[in-house]
Amino acid sequence: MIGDDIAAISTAPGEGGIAIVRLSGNSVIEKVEQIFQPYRAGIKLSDKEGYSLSLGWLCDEKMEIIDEVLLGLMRAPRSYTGEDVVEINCHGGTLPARRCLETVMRQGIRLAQPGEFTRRAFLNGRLDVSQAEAVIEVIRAKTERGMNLALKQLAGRNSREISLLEDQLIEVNAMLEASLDFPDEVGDLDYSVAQGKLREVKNRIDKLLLAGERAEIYREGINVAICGKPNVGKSSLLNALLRKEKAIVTSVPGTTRDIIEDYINIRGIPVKLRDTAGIRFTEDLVERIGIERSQEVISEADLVLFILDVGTGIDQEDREIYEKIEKKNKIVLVNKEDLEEKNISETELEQLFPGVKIVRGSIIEETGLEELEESMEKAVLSGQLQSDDMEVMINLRQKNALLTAKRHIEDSLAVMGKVSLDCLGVDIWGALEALGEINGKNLKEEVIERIFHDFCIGK
Ligand SMILES: Nc1nc2c(ncn2[C@@H]2O[C@H](COP(=O)(O)OP(=O)(O)OP(=O)(O)O)[C@@H](O)[C@H]2O)c(=O)[nH]1
Ligand SMILES: [Mg+2]
Repeated sequence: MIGDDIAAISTAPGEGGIAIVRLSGNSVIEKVEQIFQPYRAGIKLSDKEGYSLSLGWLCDEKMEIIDEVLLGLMRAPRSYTGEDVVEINCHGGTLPARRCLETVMRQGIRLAQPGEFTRRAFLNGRLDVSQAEAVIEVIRAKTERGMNLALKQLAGRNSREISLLEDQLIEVNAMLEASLDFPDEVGDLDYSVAQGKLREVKNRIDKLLLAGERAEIYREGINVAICGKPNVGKSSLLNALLRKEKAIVTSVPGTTRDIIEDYINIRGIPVKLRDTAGIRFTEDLVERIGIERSQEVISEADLVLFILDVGTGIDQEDREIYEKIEKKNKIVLVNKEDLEEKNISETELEQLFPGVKIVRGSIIEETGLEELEESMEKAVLSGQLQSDDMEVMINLRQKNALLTAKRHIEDSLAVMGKVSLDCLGVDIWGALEALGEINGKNLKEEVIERIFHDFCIGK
């Protein structure tokens, strides 16, 4: 139901400078007026224009003071929801915000559902669905890079990309219909032109999908496992990348028994970094369990950093561990290059790890770490687009719609010239319909429900 009055605390719980209770609906201004005493008497809230502020007291029905507040007024349709909106800035803290919310609710304003403000913005045409989805991405972004991508989506970048594709398809469809309706004037459909256009759309969709995969890495982040035999410097690497002493480092092999993990940002990519117990054969029960867990961590990892110790050289233990990670996306780090005695040669590395990225360095002297970070970025983005290419964020829903559109286009390309124009039209319409879903033109109610389900209350 649109238009009834809703309210929610829009700021995060906890103490802060201010908290905001947001209200939206047909008569929120009149309702707040009943319980608001402005400092400048005589100026009625309902007479004020949009985008204005009023300072005063929020009171209860008996005119007892609830809190000192600053009211922000936005009038329909020029507000976030497209309706009249009042934002009550009260003192930050759980209690003031709750008291303000309870007071306005007693005026017949109900509590908003999660995402209801944004849902109204969508239903009132202030945002399309892909922009509404971008709102969540902005809130949840873990790195600057991820947030910038989400902001582009919010600014309508995806929507514009999709419109371009739709225009192309509509053009092909128009050519097709003209040939159908006016065969004498227009003549046969020029198949090579139509094919060219459809191929262009398909390529563009492929690019979007690829760019989406890349953005996914910035949004969701990656799991990185550090592994290697005992004492090679795994925990030292974790600490160096985190720039804090998170894991215990000693010269005793088998120091790390459990998985130690933390989050870092490597070149804009959110990384969950996990240090593992050095893998070896052992009688020690605790260490054995640790080693079993290490294997689980390795299987979950998107990227494995395999560390070797230049002092000990590559031995049977290293080879056995490497067998376990051979199929993974990996980087080999030859550590302890500061040592006088070096027992790993280039030829040995090339023989054992053909085609694998190898970084040499010393964690203690902090050499090679920059190259390692750069290699990590490359390893997870390899085969993807360069950074100056298309940048879009694509969620699962949008990805599925793009895949459906692509399938229809491939079908139409496959049968072009072999079936009647009517049949061709069906696939082109199918593609158009799928693309339309991305911006929310033809979305079913339950899909809309699901999109807003993920939002927090007050957004
Ligand atoms: N010379 C030198 N020693 C290092 C370097 N990196 C780590 N070490 C030393 O190697 C020893 C083992 O380091 P850790 O980081 O605990 O090694 P680990 O791989 O986590 O060992 P486990 O937890 O036992 O599997 C410590 O004494 C570190 O100071 C390096 O670059 N050069
Ligand atoms: Mg360790």
